[in-house]
Amino acid sequence: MPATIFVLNGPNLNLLGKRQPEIYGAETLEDVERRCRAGLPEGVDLRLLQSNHEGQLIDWIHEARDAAAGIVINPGAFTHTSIAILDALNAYDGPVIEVHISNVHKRESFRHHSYVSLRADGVIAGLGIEGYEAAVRRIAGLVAGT
Ligand code: CA2
Repeated sequence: MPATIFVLNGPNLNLLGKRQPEIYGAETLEDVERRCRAGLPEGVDLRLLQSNHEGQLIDWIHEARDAAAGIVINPGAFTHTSIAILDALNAYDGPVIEVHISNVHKRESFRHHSYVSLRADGVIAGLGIEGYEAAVRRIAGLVAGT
């Protein structure tokens, strides 16, 4: 059975590539998945998921406890509000990398604080969707032992 990395995406990220390209770029979540898959070593797979609902994201994090070798998460605006997502991630034992497409620190001050960063082993912001590739590569390396 391959080791699976969960790539979780929060609210509004289904609109990636469809609106606000000046902030989030022109590529879609399908492009994110294709790019991330391209660099996967043998024996490592990924599941890219998106939801606009906090509870669904929490359910997937719970599922990851038994099913995922690592989590890459862009929690969207829940980054800045959700203690519940932080609590769920704190109940997960594997590596967690938080990704933001934009540089949240260059934006409004309410985006400067992240609850998720209190748990994340790594945080990437401002690299566009390349941030997902870097995060998946990092976790795949940890999993594959390379
Ligand atoms: O930079 C990021 O990745 C964010 O997590 C994106 C969130 C924002 O609330 C965070 O502060 C930073 C917003 C996601 C909205 O995604 C859209 C994508 C395309 C068009 C409209 C929204």
